[in-house]
Amino acid sequence: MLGERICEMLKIEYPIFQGAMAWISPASLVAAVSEGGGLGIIGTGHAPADWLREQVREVKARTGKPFGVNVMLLSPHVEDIMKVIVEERVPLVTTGAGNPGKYVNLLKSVGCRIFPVVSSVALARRLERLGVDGLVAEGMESGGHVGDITTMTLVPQVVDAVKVPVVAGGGIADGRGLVAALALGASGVQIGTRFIVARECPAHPDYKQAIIKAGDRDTLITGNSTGHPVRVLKNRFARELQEMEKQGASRETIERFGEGKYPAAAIHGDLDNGSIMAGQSAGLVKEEQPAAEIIRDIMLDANRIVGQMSKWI
Ligand code: TUI
Repeated sequence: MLGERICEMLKIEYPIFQGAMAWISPASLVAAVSEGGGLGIIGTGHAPADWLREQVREVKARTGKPFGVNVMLLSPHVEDIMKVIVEERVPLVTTGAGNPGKYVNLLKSVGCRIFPVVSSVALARRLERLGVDGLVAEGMESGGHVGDITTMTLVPQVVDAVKVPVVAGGGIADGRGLVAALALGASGVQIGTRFIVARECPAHPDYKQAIIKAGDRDTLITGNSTGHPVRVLKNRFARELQEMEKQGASRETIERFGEGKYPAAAIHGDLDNGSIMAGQSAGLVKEEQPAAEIIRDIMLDANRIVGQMSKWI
């Protein structure tokens, strides 16, 4: 069975993690993904711990299936967020934008599985030594905060470097991507951008339309000069930010310019002045669908492709 290792470990039906997205992956989306047989993951971003506690309780009320929480390690609330995760006995944690090494023992002590997101082999090796349960190897095709290696090259190198299961993220949106990731040695996939257009995702309707309309060359990376590169859809905000970087604006100026710009686009639908985070797979996303239907389509496609492949040899 496709992705058996990760499905057995996590007691999920399909090897699909929903990529956590700040502001737009609350309980509604997470419960729908988990009910659909994947693994829904609450995106915390910079949200306070009280908000997370409410979301966790809402997910538990809506589904008895496993789910996760993503901790964005640049958040000022990380310590309090970890406390809620421990108190609420969240089944699985992913982390982003940093090294979660100092939290590994705490999470393991309460039986919480930990799958840090990594964008390099070095961090993958270091975290395996600390005892993580698995890793998400995320290539630079992803939306939001990105590393600098492609999924195609990162995933097999991480797979070769560690024994724990590896979930591939970045540029994956359909059954073809899932099969490709498994061929690279991954045990499953993380999909973010396609779930922006899930019916249960509270992203602004104009944000969803922008994803659907996007083509292959419609994203760019902002923030290279600040050390926090972020992939977004091209728009006025992204071009202005790039121009400021070209002119050598200070890190503080750039960070101030970017403040609040993600919810402006994602929640309020300001597609000119907001930061429209999206992965390169936006070009593969065609329509709004219920989350369970997205998962079903991906699995049907993947199984069909695997069936065809076995006939080649
Ligand atoms: O974290 C993400 N994606 C994100 S976080 C985010 S919120 C944000 N907004 C503005 C600026 C920065 C963040 C939006 N999208 N993906 C996981 C990910 N983690 N990609 C790359 C990394 C990463 C980078 C460096 C993980 C570890 C790391 O380690 C550095 C170290 O300390 O060794």
